[in-house]
Amino acid sequence: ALQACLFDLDGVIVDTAQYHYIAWRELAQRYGFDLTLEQNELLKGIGRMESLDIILKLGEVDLPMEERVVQATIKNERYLELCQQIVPSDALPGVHDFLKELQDNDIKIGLGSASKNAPLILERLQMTPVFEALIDGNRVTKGKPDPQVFLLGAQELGVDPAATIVFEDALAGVQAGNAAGMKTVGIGQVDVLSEADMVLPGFEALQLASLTEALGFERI
Ligand code: G16
Ligand code: MG
Repeated sequence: ALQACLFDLDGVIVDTAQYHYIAWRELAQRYGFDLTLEQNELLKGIGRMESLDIILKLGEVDLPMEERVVQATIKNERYLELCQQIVPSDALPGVHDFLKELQDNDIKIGLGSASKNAPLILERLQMTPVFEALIDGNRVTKGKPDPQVFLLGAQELGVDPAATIVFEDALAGVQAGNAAGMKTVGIGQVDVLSEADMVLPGFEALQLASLTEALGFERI
């Protein structure tokens, strides 16, 4: 039976992807090129420095390491400035109800995010106490699609990866969950997340019983 659910943060619990996009786009524009929404899709779930390398490659800009660190810092400061506007009601629709249903059924809840800012965002949402395990970008050495972030989460919760569901909005994150031997639920568009065991537009009206049945778990 299902033992735990691991949640990505950006794009699953809260729509911070829009703020990442604004801050990365401003960086691109400083170097004279634009970053499209489609290109931004490639950055979801990918760590900060790796994302920067992808963007610079898209714009055919070559920067020494020192300057890349400076630019990544400026991007992060801008991102954090945009995140100041996050309030508890910004949790995506249906998230609170679904988490409550998990708690009521003694299913463990953990976070598996590539973001180094995850603790701060959870604080702004007043959601820190919900997560029994909090694995973020400060705690992993290998980014998604490596399974490390989710395997650490399962380990910290003391659950079997095969009895765990990962919720992800990024292809790299779905791949990480699959590589961890977990069931994966993509939150977003089917064309982007087709490698997930199942894709949902969001958490609205999601029922635990129908979810576990669809994923082949025994009845709780
Ligand atoms: C998130 C975002 C990525 C971002 C990464 C690092 O991961 O999806 O776009 O680049 O974190 O974020 P930061 O610069 O805050 O450390 P996730 O895994 O929560 O979707
Ligand atoms: Mg994400």
